[in-house]
Amino acid sequence: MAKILLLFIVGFYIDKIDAAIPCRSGWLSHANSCYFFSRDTQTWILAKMYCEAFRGHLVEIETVFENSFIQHQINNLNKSFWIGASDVEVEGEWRWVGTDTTMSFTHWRLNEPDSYDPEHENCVDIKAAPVEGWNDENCNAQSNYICEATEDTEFVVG
Ligand SMILES: [Ca+2]
Ligand SMILES: [Ca+2]
Ligand SMILES: [Ca+2]
Repeated sequence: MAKILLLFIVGFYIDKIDAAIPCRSGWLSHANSCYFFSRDTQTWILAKMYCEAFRGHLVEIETVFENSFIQHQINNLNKSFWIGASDVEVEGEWRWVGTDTTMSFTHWRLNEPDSYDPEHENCVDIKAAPVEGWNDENCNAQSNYICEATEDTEFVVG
């Protein structure tokens, strides 16, 4: 009996250590962030403002692991989603706008970014499978969007 109880207690604590951070209702937890996949569509700049109003930012994808998680969700939802990248400052120089950093990891679709739209494509959305991956898009287009909140922003009081 004592052995079983001990196993239970150890199991409980291991579970706590492995668990990702807790997230608000409607947000998904993965590694050290919480993610919100919108049901509404917005222009990129409005999506950015909504994420900030939700105490987060448009998602910034730093690793292959984070990208796999995001792409998997998008493929299930089968829609395009804005992410927090733009080359509006210098054409062809893609940056994460929330942290103003250059991209260390990218997952562009084949032949993207192509700046296809004559009005320029300075914002990035992610397309669902079968031709999944990142695409530069006209910032005024309507798309779903993904917000990310980290532990710092997630637990701000007030
Ligand atoms: Ca991130
Ligand atoms: Ca561009
Ligand atoms: Ca494009």
